[in-house]
Parts: sequence; C-alpha cells; structure tokens
Amino acid sequence: FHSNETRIGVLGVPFEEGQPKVGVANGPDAIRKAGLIEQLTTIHEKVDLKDYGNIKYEIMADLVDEIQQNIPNMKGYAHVASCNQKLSKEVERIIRDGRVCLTLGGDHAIAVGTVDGHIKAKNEDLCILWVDAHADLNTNRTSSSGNVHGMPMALLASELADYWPYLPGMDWQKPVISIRNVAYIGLRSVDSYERLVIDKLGITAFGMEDVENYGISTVVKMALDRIDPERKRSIHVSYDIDSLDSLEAPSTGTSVRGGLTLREGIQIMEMIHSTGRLGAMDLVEVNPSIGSEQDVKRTVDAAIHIIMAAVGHSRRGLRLKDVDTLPLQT
Ligand code: EXY
Ligand code: MN
Ligand code: MN
Ligand code: MN
Repeated sequence: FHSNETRIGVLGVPFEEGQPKVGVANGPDAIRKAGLIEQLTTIHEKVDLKDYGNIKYEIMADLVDEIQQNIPNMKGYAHVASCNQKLSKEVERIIRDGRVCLTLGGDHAIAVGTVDGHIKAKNEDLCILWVDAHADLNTNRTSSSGNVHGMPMALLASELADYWPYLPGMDWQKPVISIRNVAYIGLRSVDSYERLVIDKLGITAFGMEDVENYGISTVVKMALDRIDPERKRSIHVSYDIDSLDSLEAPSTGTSVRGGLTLREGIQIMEMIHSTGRLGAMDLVEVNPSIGSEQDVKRTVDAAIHIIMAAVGHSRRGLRLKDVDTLPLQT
C-alpha cells in the first residue's frame, strides 16, 4: 500500500566539524545542484516537497574554552553540540509537519541531532537502520581519532550512557534509544572496542560477509525482524555513503573498499520504502572536495539514486493512474 500523497521535507546540514577533512559541508549543495529537488518531484504527481534550506546555528560561546580542556578527545565538540541542538529542533518540526525528513549531510556526527529530533517528534518507539562501513560506536575513551563522526551511535544508545562523562551543552539530548532497536548493514571497518560493544550487547550487525552469504534482501528482512518485529515502529535510516564500495562512492572521507554495490544500496531503500514507515533519513559523508570531477559526479549521483528509492521511485517504472490502454494513433 502506498498512499498517493508523499510529503517530504529536505534539510541541508553543511557540517564538517565531526571529522578533519574540508569539503563535506558542501555535500548538501552538491546534491541539490545535481538536481535532487527536481528529481524528487517527478516520482509521481502527488509529491508535496518542501526544501527547508540549509541549517544555520550559532556556536554556544561559553562551551568553546571550557570544553576542550574538560572533555578530552572530542574534536570540534562545541560545534557538534551547538549544531545538533538546533538540528534536533528542525527535524522535530519537519516530522511534526507530517513529512518524511530527509537530512543531507555533512558528516555523520549530525545523526545525533536527526535521531533525537525524530524521537521527540514521534514520541514512541523508533528503530534505526545504520547503513555504514563503520559502526560509529566509539566513545571519547575508546576513539583513537577523536573524530566525533565515529561516535554518534554511542551517544544515542541508552545502554552506553554510563560510558560518557557529563557533556555540557548536550543536556537536551537524552540517550533513550535502546541499542536493541538498532541494526547495522554494510560494516567492514570496525575498531576493536566497537567490536567488543557489538558482541557484549548483542547488537544486530550485518557485515559485508553477511551480505555476501545471504544476499541483501534477506539481510534487510532479518534486520527488520530484529528491530521492528511487530512492524509498527517509525524507521530512521542513517545512510553513510561510505557503505557503498569505493568504486561507487569515491568522494567520501573514510572510504573502504569491498562495500555495497549501488544496486544493493538501492534495494535496501526500496524495501524500507515499501514498509510505509520511513520516518526520517540521513544521507551523510558526501565530500565534493575529494577525488576528480567524475568521482564527485558518481558519488552524488549514487546518493540521489538511494534517496529516490527511499521515497518511492521504482525501477519498474511509474504506474499510470486510471490508464490501462496505450494511446491510439489518430
Ligand atoms: N572508527 C574510526 C574512528 O572512530 O575514527 C573511523 C570512523 C569513521 C566514521 C565514518 C563516518 O562513518
Ligand atoms: Mn574543520
Ligand atoms: Mn558513519
Ligand atoms: Mn562510515
């Protein structure tokens, strides 16, 4: 069943303080420039699309000095806290407006705000599908890089709340999502402490070897069986473009070979769309400053294909409404 009206809200988050590479902040504009908005309106005649533009935030000034001394190993912390607070509010507003919230990153640190906003808007159980080469499950104690884009899932999970110090400026964010409601697809670069957390907490994690063994459709079905057994939850997909193979998405900061094909990436999102319960989606880590012009084009194009699948574009073609015969020659 597909209701014929599709309400979508697009929000850009030009944020790159969660990792060291310049350029990922231009992801949203690169994706728009390649025609995302125009393409979204062609899915069918009943698309109600609103582009909320790019988010602007003010840095909480009192954080800057204090933080870098008191919270070790979280680079750009004041930016992360400030941007995500604003972002959470924006996502909540868009979902409350009855739209599927499509957030364009920016680096993956922004998922703290998007998931938080989704939780606040739906006020009910939520499940998360985290499509990524990485688990993004480090704390500031376990991270060897100090890059916060490797930490968002650990900030969100209630089971890990005790492993964080007090984080000033993050009081708005309640780690209320249970890691039992989270599934990973695409993993192939997992740090040792992340592996420990996955094993200890029994996190649903499908790595590339599972995609290889079962096929992508079965993996998505198994993931949904685990995180949404009653088929009633609002689904949050946090889609890191680096889940795709480096050949499919070269323009990203932490590319890992041996990843998903674009076909598999699209299939995941077609299946999520067909549940009718996609509440919000992040598309993150597209960095137009990495690689050649052709690399950027390929990466952005892959992002658009994935987003189109998420909101109902079908590879079978559009079904004509109220028409079942070919037009005659006259
Ligand atoms: N696990 C590594 C770290 O914590 O630094 C790499 C993280 C890369 C995160 C990318 C966004 O998915
Ligand atoms: Mn920077
Ligand atoms: Mn990620
Ligand atoms: Mn990643």
